Amino acid sequence: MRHALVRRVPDSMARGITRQRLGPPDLALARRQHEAYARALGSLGIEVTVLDALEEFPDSAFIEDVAVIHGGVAILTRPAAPERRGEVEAARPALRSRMPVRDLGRSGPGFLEGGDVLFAGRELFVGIGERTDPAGAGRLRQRLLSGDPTLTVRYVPFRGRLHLKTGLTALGPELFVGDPGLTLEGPWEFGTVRWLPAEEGHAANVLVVNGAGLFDGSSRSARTFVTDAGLRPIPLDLSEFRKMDGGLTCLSLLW
Ligand code: CIR
Repeated sequence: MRHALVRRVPDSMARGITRQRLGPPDLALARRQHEAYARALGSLGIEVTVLDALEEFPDSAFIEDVAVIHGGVAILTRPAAPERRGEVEAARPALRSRMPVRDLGRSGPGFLEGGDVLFAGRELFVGIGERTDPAGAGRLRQRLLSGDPTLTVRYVPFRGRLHLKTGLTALGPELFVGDPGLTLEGPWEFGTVRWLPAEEGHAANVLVVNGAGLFDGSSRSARTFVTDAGLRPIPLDLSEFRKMDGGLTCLSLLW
């Protein structure tokens, strides 16, 4: 990956959606953590563009949810959370000035958020849960396959976590790291899942980029799994984003 878009943390962050009961985020600390995240991406040779904060959208730092980038094209999503829909249009100009942009569809059925979209080699797993439904996944599949017919798209019903990638990410084409708090509703036949201890489950949201694996917290198991996968482990502290049900991958769009 060579480029990243991140969006500054708004003062309104604490008014965002969360099911966690970890207390309100410390805004100053969240901003320091966000800056450390952007610096970590920069240290991996990525040119990071920091977009202005959007005060009217408390969850807008979780920019991953508003677009899916593949093959040099951005597909703008349709968040299930109504209060997040405006973030999509807000991201359009920044994306359009960098690449072709398509819409998942502005009307009709279906919703999808980027946190449910997991690429692993030539496979694409789309989580079907609270924030992405089969109609939204179907629209994404159709748009992606028209640009890249070699992709295999699989739907993965799950429960227990907000997005699929909150609790399952790929360390390689057939190697995954999982949070036992995520329950897959069907058999998993697509490779090995290395499950973290429950208390370190938040570290399953690994951002694999340019030979490194960035994860949240000090999980020893995550460090081991990332290292075993041949990646350089980069632990970061994103405690304040965890309070808002977000993680590492949510904070950037990469291409
Ligand atoms: C939300 O509930 O929508 C935000 N508070 C958190 C979104 C996290 N995004 C992600 O996991 N991709």
